[in-house]
Amino acid sequence: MLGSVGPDLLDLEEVARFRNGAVEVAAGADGREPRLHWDVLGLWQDALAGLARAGRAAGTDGVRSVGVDTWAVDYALLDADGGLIANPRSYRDARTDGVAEQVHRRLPAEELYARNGLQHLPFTTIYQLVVEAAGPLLERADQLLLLPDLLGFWLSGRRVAESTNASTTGLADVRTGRWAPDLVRLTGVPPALLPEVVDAGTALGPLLPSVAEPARLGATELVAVGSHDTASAVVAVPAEHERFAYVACGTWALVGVELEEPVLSPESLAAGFTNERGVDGRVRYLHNVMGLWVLQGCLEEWRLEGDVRGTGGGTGGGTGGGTGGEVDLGRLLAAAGELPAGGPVVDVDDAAFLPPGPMVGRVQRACEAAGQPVPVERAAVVRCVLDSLAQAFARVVEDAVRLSGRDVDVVHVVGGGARNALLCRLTADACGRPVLAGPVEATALGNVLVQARATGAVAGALEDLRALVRRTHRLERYEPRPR
Ligand code: LRH
Repeated sequence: MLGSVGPDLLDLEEVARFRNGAVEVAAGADGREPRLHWDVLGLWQDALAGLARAGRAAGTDGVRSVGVDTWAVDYALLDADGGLIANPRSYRDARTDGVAEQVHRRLPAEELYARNGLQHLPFTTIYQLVVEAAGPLLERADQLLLLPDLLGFWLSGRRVAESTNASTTGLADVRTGRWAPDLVRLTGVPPALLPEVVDAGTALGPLLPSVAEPARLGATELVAVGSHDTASAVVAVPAEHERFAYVACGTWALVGVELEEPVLSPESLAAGFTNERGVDGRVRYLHNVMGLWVLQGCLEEWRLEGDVRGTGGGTGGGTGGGTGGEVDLGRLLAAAGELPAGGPVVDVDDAAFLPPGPMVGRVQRACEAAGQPVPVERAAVVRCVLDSLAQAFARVVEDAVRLSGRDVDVVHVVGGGARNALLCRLTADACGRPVLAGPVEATALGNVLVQARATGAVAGALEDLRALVRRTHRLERYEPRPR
């Protein structure tokens, strides 16, 4: 994404887009322990090609700065020469099954929550590292970098840990945002493996000539942004006042409010709320809802069956960027929208939905187990997933209000989900509050806004950055309908 930013300008040009998905390969002596890896070299190669296109699109203006964000929690290990030891594992890998429970036997969940402020997610880095420490790679490891920081290292030669993403690892102190060495030690990984933590907005120096020159970027520097994608998305929530909730909805849906201080009460732990660090030290008080992943899984299954064409993996409700033609996710969503309210809903938070693979059967089994009608037609499955998501969003918003004491007048839906009109309508109805949908590219906008502020193209607090998003982007409003 090539951004152009000034006091009255906030524009994104999509110069490249590429696929990303975890890759399963056989492992174990008999090949029966499949592993899920990220193809991080493939991503790097695609990112470099994207940078070259950005350089061409920017022309003689050049590209002032670059910022990297990705999903949270995953990491790579580097050896003493700074070389990548292995393809990073995906957090959806089954290796962390049951590990959190083991850790909590040594450090009770309540005590851990008081230190790192995180909800219980089985794949948080702290649990992944317990498994890593028992494996063969750690003894060769000299450094651990989170994924955006790994790409940042390859871009600039600088090794740091950006604090919004560090806050998702479970290894950082919720109050300071810095590493908590005792929590790192608990995993069996030496704290010395972790690089210095820096905050979003830190200029990290010029790109390596080997990167900048072929891409013809000009004098470009790397800026640490909210490198956790959700942190960047929350920067660009076009809120007008503090009484807002957000649903940052892509593969995951991150639902919550923004606070100045963490909430660490036992009720908050029980409700599964996390206190992740936001840009400018704000607290992203939120809960992970499974998100469009479940719908993506259904669509992929139908695509493999050969009948849904052209979805391009998009679940936002557009026709997608795929192979041309007759998707028709649009038609499927229209049919789902025609179905009456009050159909089956499932608990989308159930761990059964976490791994990749066929999803329709999982949705149907969850309905059956809950004693609900089982959706058979595709439109009914889609409607069930979207109703389930909307109801989960509403439950989380209510919990966030109750647990944080923050009133909420409006729910902002940002990310790909903002394009899905049916989901937004159902969310407004379920929340009993208006939904303001957009921007779709909130994460990229939050990323470039933080760069622009660091390089002096704009100034101000998050509220000023959000006002700029409001001035430059059209939002869709959905009023809740009476029940
Ligand atoms: C969304 C996200 C989310 C994390 C998950 C691993 O992309 O970063 O905030 O919990 O991925």
